[in-house]
Amino acid sequence: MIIWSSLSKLEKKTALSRPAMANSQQLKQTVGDIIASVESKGDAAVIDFTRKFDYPDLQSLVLSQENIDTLASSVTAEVAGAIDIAFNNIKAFHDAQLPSDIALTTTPGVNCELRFTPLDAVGLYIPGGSAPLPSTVLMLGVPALVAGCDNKLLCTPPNKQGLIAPEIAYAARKCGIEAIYLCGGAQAIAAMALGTDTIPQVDKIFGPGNSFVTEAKQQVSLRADGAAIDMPAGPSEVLVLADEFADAEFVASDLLSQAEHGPDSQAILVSNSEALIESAKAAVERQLSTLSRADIARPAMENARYILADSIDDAILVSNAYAPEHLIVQIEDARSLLPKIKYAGSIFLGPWSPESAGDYASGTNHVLPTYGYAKNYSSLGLLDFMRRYTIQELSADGMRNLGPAIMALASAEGLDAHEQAVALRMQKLANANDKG
Ligand code: HSO
Ligand code: ZN
Repeated sequence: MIIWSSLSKLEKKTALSRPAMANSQQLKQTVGDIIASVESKGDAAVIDFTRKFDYPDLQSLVLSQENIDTLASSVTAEVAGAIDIAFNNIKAFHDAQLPSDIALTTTPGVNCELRFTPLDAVGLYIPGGSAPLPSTVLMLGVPALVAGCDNKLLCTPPNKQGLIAPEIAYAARKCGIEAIYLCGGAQAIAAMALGTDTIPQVDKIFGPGNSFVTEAKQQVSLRADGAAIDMPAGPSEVLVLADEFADAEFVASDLLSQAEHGPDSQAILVSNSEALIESAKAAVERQLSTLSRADIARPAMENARYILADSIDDAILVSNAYAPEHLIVQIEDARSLLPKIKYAGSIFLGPWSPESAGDYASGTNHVLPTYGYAKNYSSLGLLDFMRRYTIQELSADGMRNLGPAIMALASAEGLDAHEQAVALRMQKLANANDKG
């Protein structure tokens, strides 16, 4: 247990430090080589890498519509029903985020408009790995559907059978995803960003992934001919704020649900109650022994931090300094603390709001800023699948009214052609006036 008030400034910083991100020269080089090879050899390179890393017998990168349908219909009624419930809630919450266009007269005769339009082509990446995540298909696919993106494609590595998890097929079909490609890793990101004969080039790439995927997203986003990306990513994390009234078993279960994502997951408990910290620790040990993914959760929990703060206010300061991806507040009257909470990707209030609710089915998006990016990035939402642009229209009166100010500013900047573009028009209006 860390006693916050006993730490120096530097020790506090260390206590909240995140593990170094794997961005070694070696990783950059390997990913750069993969991207270069997809760029020069296209499909052949993507197929080669997929055969090497995922499925040696791969015949085609395209998962046929027939295969998608067969897989989707093999999902049990129970899981299909659950995906339907999650889909409806996520859709409702993202429908509600549809922005309104704006039209405003700023000066008489000067009309400004702001309009929103869906991105055309979006690439959704779903990792393979130890737990295929149909919930992530919904978190990416539903806002793409609601925004009205015309081309939604999904890349995910093939499993041992050369196919994908039935739940992923079912969720993708619900979101109206037009095409599924059997590839993963940096090669999938390169294919979506640059396009191949089979995989169309997209405008923006979304979704989580391992260090290769993250590095590839970063590299393609820096290229003018590449693709935009959703947000920078690091290992998933949770910070739980709890007081002496919190249920220690609930607290432990929330820490562990983060820990089971990966050995590099971050779990932090901050409390003003030593008794709560001790009982949460004991509950973690008890629950760990029952988890099927204990081998993954245990190393993550070995890096977990239990921090004792002098007060709830101090505990919130710790959380603000860390800026967690998920913040769970198991404190009496949790809502009343909201004004003090500055940074978190998503906030879960009270004992009945576990992270799992937001991970799966409440309606909020589970793609959230990690690694302290909650300070300057937002949780994924509908607007990430849209673009905004402006329109303006000045009438002759608008030009008369605003022209002098524009000319004065252009002159102050020494940009004669700018000034001229207005002066010529003002002159024409003055001539017309003289004649009329
Ligand atoms: N907690 C993860 C999302 C997830 N959890 C998917 C379960 N399935 C990152 O926010
Ligand atoms: Zn989760």
